[in-house]
Amino acid sequence: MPDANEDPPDLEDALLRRGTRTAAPSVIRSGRDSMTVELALTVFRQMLRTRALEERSIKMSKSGEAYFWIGGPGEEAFNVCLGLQVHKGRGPAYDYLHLHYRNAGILLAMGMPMIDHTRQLAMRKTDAHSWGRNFVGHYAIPDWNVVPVTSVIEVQYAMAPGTALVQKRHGLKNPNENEGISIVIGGEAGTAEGDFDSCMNWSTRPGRELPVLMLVTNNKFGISTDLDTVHTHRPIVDRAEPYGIRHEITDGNDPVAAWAAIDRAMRYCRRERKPFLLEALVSRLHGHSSSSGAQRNWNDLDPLAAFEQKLIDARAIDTPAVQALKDDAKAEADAAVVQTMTEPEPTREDVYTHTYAPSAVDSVYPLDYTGLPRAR
Ligand SMILES: Cc1ncc(C[n+]2csc(CCOP(=O)(O)OP(=O)(O)O)c2C)c(N)n1
Ligand SMILES: [Mg+2]
Repeated sequence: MPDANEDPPDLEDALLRRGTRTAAPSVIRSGRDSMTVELALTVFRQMLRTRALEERSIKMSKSGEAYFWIGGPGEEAFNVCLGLQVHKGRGPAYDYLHLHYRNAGILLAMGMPMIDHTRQLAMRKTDAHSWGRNFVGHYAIPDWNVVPVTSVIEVQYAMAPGTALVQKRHGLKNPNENEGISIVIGGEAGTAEGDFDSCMNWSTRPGRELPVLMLVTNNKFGISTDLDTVHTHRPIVDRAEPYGIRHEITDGNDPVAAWAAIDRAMRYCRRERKPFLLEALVSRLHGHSSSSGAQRNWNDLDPLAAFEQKLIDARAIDTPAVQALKDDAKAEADAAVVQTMTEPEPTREDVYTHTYAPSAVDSVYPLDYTGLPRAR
């Protein structure tokens, strides 16, 4: 299985073939934005891997290998472009990630192996995020500042100012480590929750502004509720106006536009140490979750198919190379599932681990229930 950050042989072949053509482009353009062909092919490959994992995940939920699926088919372009631009690491010098349940593309692009996703989906004891006890996509990675994902929507927006406050203080004391930002993401329906406003309020206290990159992926639905029946037609980003927060809307289905918008927003947060609200218009290609059947929605634009066509039209890649990348991604997802299904499920006794840390004052749960080698 190739390392997520290494170009596989097929991609190298594609680039070589491109190099033999005189008319091959060096950049892929979209409006005023552009990206190098090398970057475009990296983004494309990560989008393919994400889609392959999501499609295999849906199959797992339908075949009985897993019980519930939720994820991000239709958000690959935006999520991959975000994941590739994160400053990855542990502690306040690096970016914190406050994610929701559609963000496999972010973490795959950051280098998470597919099996870390499928183990949680199949609720295996080997699941590093939650030891087989949380929903799929509910990641938690301390080494990458990935704060545990919660099913309760929007609470991540109330938490992001907390890590941003730590980052701002850390940067003031350590000027060489003053670029870490807190990235928070969720859907447009959830912005009706008070936590969304709390995030804007806490991030804009005069003189105490916080480096929070607020992202909203607008797929125009909250489960089965149409956006137009709940919010007015004004864009979500208009909410940033009264708080004086800089904001932008981008086409989240277009990797070239999305990459550039994320880059602009990140630069602003990193340098100004202030918040930014970026709204990405995205597709929802398989309904809300497996609870509604996860049927394919053929009316929304497929960002992966659109980018594939754009790259082929630009002669950045050819059809056989695309097929090779697809086969590679599918094989990687299949291998992850095969390995996952051989691994043990949690036992009855495991219910009592990873719950309470030892406490000198708690008479009900005084012992160490963390399951960790040594709690303190
Ligand atoms: C506080 C809370 N209320 C309701 C729910 C049930 N719920 C789960 S997802 C969802 C819709 C969220 O829609 P949106 O914010 O647009 O995100 P999307 O799923 O479309 O990406 C709702 C209402 C919940 N999980 N938490
Ligand atoms: Mg939505």
